[in-house]
Amino acid sequence: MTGITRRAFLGAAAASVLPRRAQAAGFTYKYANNAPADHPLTLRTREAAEKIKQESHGLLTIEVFPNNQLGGDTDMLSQVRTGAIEFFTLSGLILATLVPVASINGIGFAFRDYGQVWPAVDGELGAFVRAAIGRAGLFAFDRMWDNGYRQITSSTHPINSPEDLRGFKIRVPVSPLWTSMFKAFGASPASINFNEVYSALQTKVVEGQENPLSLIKIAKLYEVQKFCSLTFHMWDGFWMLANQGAWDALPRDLQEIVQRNWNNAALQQRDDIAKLNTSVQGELEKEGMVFNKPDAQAFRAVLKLAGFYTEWREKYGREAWALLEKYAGELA
Ligand code: X2X
Repeated sequence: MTGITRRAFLGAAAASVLPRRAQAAGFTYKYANNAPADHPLTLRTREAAEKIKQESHGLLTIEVFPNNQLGGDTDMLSQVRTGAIEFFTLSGLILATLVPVASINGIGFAFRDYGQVWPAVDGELGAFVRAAIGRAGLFAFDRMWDNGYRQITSSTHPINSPEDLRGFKIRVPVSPLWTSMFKAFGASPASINFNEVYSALQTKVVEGQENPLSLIKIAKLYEVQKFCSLTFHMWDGFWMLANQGAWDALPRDLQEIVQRNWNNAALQQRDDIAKLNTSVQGELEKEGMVFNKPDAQAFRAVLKLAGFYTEWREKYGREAWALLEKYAGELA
């Protein structure tokens, strides 16, 4: 843009809504995540940050810190609450340590496929969770980003049936829902943030872990895992969160630019993961991973018998559960 236009823009902005500290230099905010630098989550947030900078004529710079550079998820959640980080993407299941209902999309074997996932999280279920996030003092953007359907990997044996999970030492992210679900199978879940997963597997502190295929590939977990069991046991996605004070400090026009770009980028990132899903199993097989496809119904039956669904229905409350079932069908 020309100097005159830029001056006019800055002048108008300064005269109206921008706080004094932003008038000269604009805003510099941090975005952080737990994903490798070449994961679609990082690539698309980087691209969006660049667009936000351009469209705001340099008034808002978002620095991108991928790969747990600013800490593990639990730590980054604290940082986005205090404002040390302004933007942060976090799995709804981990966010549930602060906003209990945010793990609801991860209920075991709930969503049959993406044809149920996106209408739910873009629709009333997502709106319900977003409102709860807002009440906890964080701002959540409309569109969730895809992590994916989670699959179980192991260095010791494939998981073919629920019995194979008995006593299985499995890393799970830090979240009550994950622990509860794997305990219901009789496994021994260990809560570990993603930044420590590779070494926990390498040193055999745990035998296995569960993650979407795209992450198993991009984070190179195949180097320390042999078997991959396609359990599709839950769908997991990331909320783009903002520190509420930092969000409120942005003038309306900047908020609009950020919202539009984060939300559009989320939709593109969903497509990226969908494309990866068509090729990644073959690539992992080339790396030596051995795949099997267990019968999901057998796992779901164990959870049902263990009272897992009724327990979580009571925890979330009937209203939230009804919204989940509206999209996923009857569960409990
Ligand atoms: O920690 C994990 O396993 C990860 C990367 O999938 C999440 O963000 C929940």
